[in-house]
Amino acid sequence: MTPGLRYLPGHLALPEQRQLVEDLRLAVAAAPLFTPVMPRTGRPFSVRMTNLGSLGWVSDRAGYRYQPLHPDTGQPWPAIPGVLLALWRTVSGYSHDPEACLVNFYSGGARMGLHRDEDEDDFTAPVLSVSLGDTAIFRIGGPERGGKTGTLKLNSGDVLVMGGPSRLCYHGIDRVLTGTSTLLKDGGRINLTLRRVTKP
Ligand code: MD3
Ligand code: FE
Repeated sequence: MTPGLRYLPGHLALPEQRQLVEDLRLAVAAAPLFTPVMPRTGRPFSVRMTNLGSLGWVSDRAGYRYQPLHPDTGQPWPAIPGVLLALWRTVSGYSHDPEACLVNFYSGGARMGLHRDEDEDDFTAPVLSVSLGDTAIFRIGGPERGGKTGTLKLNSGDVLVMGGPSRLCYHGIDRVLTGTSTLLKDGGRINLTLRRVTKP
């Protein structure tokens, strides 16, 4: 019960999920997954990442930021696939297209600690998340660290829309349940988050 959070279980049908995986294989060939590290400490994330769109989110010793180029190849990020733009236009309720699609890849023991997404200039747009592959245990709390939290299982094809007050809630991934999906040949989980970064 988080105001502004919409959970659309199984919103993406299997053919669309398969199309997305094919699009992502091409995108990752051009914009390889990288291992972000924490600002200052340089401690690596257990999740690997890449981005699609005009801006991509990166984290390195210098900090968190959005930038137009891949940190390793120096090339622009690949385009956001049509399936995702169509999804945004259908469910976001926001009249401008997203600028960033962060791609998070979780293998076996990967997780994501509780955090808020606050590196964007526009918090009026929702963040839209698509889960592909193995099921994850998603945790969501309130706007303050240390508040009450709850969990939700995210299965392949599930869509979450974080709008309104939920946009600035703490959230993370406790763990991924290995072997719960056959969508990805080598297992694991992909999460795609569509974001508006700048004010239109
Ligand atoms: C609630 N990703 O990329 S998706 C992230 O599954 C991120 O990889 C997780 O947190 C993942 O920043 C969770 C669901 C999600 C995404 C963004 C949110 C929930 C959110 C932004 C605000 C509130
Ligand atoms: Fe997040």
